[in-house]
Amino acid sequence: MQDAVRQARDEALARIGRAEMLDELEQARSACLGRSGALKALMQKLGTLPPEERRAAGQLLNEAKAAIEEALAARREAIGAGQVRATRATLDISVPGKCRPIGHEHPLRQAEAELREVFARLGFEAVEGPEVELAYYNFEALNIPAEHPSHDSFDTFYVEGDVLLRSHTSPVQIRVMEQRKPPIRVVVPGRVFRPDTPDATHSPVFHQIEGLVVGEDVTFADLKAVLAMAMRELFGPDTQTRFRPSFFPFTEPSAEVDVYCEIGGQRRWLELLGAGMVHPKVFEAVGYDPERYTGFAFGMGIDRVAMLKYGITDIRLLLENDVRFLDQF
Ligand code: FA5
Repeated sequence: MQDAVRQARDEALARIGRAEMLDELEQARSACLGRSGALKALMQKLGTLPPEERRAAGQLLNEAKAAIEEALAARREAIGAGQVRATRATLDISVPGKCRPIGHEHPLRQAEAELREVFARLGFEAVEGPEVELAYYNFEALNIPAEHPSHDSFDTFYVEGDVLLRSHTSPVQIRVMEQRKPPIRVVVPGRVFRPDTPDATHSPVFHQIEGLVVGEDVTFADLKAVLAMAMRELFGPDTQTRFRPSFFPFTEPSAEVDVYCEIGGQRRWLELLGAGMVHPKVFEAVGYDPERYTGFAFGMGIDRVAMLKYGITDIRLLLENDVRFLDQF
């Protein structure tokens, strides 16, 4: 009898020591102290023992019960206080899996990546410049004097004094030329800002990719060839482009370039970029000799490229961050 009590006690203590969760502890408790538990059965047997054995066995039983209850209380506290780390996996392979939505690049990023790639194939290196810019780079160095009417088309949001949010990527032309000597062949993708009223093709925050080529004997024919080729790479071999005479203070001559495309079920020309031959005044601002060097530059709306490529009819959709819309690209 006494051996049976010791065995039941040791088994119960071992099981309590292994319990990692409260329900396991409860199972250990009921297996020895419960109505049909091991200790309960031994207690019932106590009455059948001869009196001389009963006393010693009874005392041992009481001690065993007390030891088990003490161990239970201590373990319950340890589990409750998070001191017991669960090691056994509680894996139920019949539970349906969690569906984790997998994201992808925003269509604007996709368009930018494709533009970088197309121009990389044409030999252009991609560089970047600051979004918060000095008025000197956004205007003066680009031959846009404060009092000149052309200043208005590049007006922007001011941070303070002559610090502003750049209204085009052209200031990076100046930053690149200040740091390097020709030949130069770079593209500059980036975000730009303008106090434009939002509509289907205008947004106050949009993206441009600037191009700049400087060297000896760079001509307008090079500009036309590069842009026509880039447009065909982007939109397909039958893509039509149109150069319209235009004005930018930092290029002479200047052109606006449109692409013929379908927007909202209607075929029409959409203005995609401004371009031209780098103005001699711009070369003077960066200390290049305008007699020796010529170059061309262009600035293209990346949002407009994304609209054309993906058949998006309203530029605002690109910036609303509605996953149901973005999911489609
Ligand atoms: C410029 O920003 C000149 N810096 C481009 C340039 C660079 C000319 C180098 C010559 C040499 P413009 O303001 O036209 O030009 O803008 C260029 C392109 O940006 C437009 O053709 C259009 O595609 C896009 N764009 C202009 N305003 C917005 C707007 N509010 N929302 C979306 N796209 C716009």
